[in-house]
Amino acid sequence: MMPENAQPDLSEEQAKKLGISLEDYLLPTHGRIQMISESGELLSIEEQGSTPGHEYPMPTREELLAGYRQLVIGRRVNDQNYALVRQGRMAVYPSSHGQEASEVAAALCLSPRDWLFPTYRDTVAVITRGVDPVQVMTNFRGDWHQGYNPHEHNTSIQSTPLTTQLLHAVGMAQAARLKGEEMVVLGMVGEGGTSEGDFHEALNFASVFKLPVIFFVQNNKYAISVPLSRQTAAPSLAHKAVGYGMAGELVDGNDLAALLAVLGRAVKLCREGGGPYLVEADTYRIQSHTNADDATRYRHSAEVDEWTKRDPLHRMRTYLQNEGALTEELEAQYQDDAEQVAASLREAMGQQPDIDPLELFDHVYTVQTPQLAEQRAQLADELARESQTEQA
Ligand SMILES: Cc1ncc(C[n+]2csc(CCOP(=O)(O)OP(=O)(O)O)c2C)c(N)n1
Ligand SMILES: [Mg+2]
Repeated sequence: MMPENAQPDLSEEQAKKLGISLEDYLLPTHGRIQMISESGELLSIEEQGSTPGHEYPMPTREELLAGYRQLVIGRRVNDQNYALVRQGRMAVYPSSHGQEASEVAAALCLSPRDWLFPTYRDTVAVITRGVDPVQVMTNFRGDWHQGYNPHEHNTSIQSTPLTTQLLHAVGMAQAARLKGEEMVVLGMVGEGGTSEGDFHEALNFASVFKLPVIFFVQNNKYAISVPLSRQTAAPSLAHKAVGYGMAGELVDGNDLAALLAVLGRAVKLCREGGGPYLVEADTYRIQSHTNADDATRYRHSAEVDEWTKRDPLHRMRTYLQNEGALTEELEAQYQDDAEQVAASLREAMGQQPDIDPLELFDHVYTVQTPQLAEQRAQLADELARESQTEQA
């Protein structure tokens, strides 16, 4: 007899339907899924890396155009924020320059009722979900306020403690099932984050309980200065899925078309009860980890140059132009939209927020501890003396 809350194993059914073994269904395709070449040409089916059970339809022109617009905005946001940090107007910004296709696809594959669990690097994904960029950046200015309300956009806060967000994502999916709510949850993580214990716990729990969670690993090759070769000995991070009884796929993380196709299918399978799912995006962090890091200390510029040639924006732009889908007017309009977002960021981050430091103590405990009360009094005293000195 099946235990009361056991879910049927749809992976076995899928494999049988396709006439392939369960292992072939769960393991990533040979190589990786890529649809548009680095120079912007549509690849033939054979070149796309598709094998039985790993075949993906090309996204529509409208989907690609909408995605490309977000790429243009995402790149502008990355570069504007990078500049604002250098001008001292923001405390820190982990840029996803070069990873924008993965960022945009992670948000566009979901519907509004689904939930996204991003990391500190995933600002562009959060903005693509519809969150106001100014609200997002409030967090990085160093105010204690988070900036946006996660419940308004079904988008969690950007997690800085590595991989904790995957446990939250799994918890959200389990809670939704218990409450009878239908949703798919997508949790983002870096390749470095896959070495955390939380990664194992999240994947194992999600797979045992067959939860509709997509684990989206952006393999950008570095965890600050630690290269991929020091992070894992696995053939790919997508291979990790099979050990949990979960399907995994490896996709070109700079190819928006392939990302939308692979993530789109993962979402569909999760909705039908065939989750969870692991997707690894093969991409690269073009800039430093943050402004506090000097990437020239641990990698060669030739490597960066190689990856710059695989830029996700140029590739999609060339493809859409050759298809006749992206006209000069549309391109100008998207650039204009991006400039407006950048201007709003400059304007908002240029203002000094009026923050009461004592508010810090108001939201820690319902009943303040004696230690906190003492610290609060100490700070109040310091602030009072400071304002007396200013007046004198
Ligand atoms: C639990 C925990 N340990 C260590 C850190 C410090 N830390 C911040 S980012 C980072 C590297 C993470 O690399 P990766 O997961 O590949 O993500 P990426 O920054 O490349 O997007 C580390 C070690 C942290 N934030 N949280
Ligand atoms: Mg990384």
